[in-house]
Amino acid sequence: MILKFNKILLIISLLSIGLSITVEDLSNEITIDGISNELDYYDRILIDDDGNLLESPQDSRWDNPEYNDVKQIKVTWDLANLYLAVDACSYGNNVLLFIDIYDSYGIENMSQLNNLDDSATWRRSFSFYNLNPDFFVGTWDTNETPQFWKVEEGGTSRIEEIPEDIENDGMKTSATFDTNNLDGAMEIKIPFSVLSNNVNGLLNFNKIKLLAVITGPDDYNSGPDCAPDNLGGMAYDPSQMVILDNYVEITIDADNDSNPDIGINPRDQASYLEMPPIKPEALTVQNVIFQNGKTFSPILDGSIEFELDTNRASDFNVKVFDLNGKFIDSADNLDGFLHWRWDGKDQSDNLVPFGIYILCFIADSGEISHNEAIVVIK
Ligand SMILES: [Ca+2]
Ligand SMILES: [Ca+2]
Ligand SMILES: [Ca+2]
Ligand SMILES: [Ca+2]
Repeated sequence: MILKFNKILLIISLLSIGLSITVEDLSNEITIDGISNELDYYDRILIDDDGNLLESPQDSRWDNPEYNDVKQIKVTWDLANLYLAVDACSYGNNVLLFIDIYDSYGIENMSQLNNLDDSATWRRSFSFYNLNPDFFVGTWDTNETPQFWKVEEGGTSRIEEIPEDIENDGMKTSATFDTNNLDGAMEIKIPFSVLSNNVNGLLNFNKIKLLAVITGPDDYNSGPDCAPDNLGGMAYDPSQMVILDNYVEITIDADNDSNPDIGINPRDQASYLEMPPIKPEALTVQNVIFQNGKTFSPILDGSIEFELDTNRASDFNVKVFDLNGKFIDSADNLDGFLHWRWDGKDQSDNLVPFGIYILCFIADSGEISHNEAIVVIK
């Protein structure tokens, strides 16, 4: 009976190898050639267990949406390397894959990127919220060898290109985006030692966050599609800044032994900040609630409390200005929710003069701000 059970297990595991479960060495199974078909079962991340796509193949905001569209992210690994692919079509545009590993640093605003020699490079109009990528792979239509870039450790804007390392069978990229090729893909093999910033290859992280986009080719362009979908939607106009705020997170080392987990299905290791597909919804302020009215008297120890209602989750800061636009103070956030109090004092703790003041609610993501006037009385 036990023997039979083992036999079944063996058959299941052999089948699973065929279905690209992670194994110790995938170097004979995966070719970095810009054709991602060998990564096609458990490595397809943006799909659910019933086979429903979690990323549309034609949700691009531009005309003829399938021609500038990101379709799928594929992920797998062996003991030494992470293998990533992005399936897309790029009609004269760029495809990028962002990798976020370290919470303490990474890109906040892509339009501020600099090469280490201070030359401008890869400036695109994307800002990041909920993730700050530490690495990215980028290519453009017809380029066959995508570039792999690393953000300076601890920083947000200085990046350096990491060259291919064919000699040591290290980092390698390839892409087949060729204008109207609807089956184009970008593939990259990245040694874990590169991602862990060490030479021994031991992982100093458990999880990675991934996000792919298509962008216009010029500096300060944004783009019409990302995968997984962002919350506020992408831009029709490429000069418009887009906020990328969703990601798929893959757990590579669940048992925390500093080695990538072997014998698992990468898709089973995926989770999302918000599960796609997402119907984009621009962030809006629905209501500001003043429990005790919009008038208060700080001189009599009064303070003003207010709560914000929004259509979807986002953090906000509240700044107080006078009618000349002079910054007075930030309101105190109460209990971590969209609930604040201001005591009618400036940054130096002095009572402000009587009059009208403006509360400015600023979304952390930078998407919107909203003003409300209040009155300080005697
Ligand atoms: Ca391939
Ligand atoms: Ca898409
Ligand atoms: Ca980061
Ligand atoms: Ca999308």
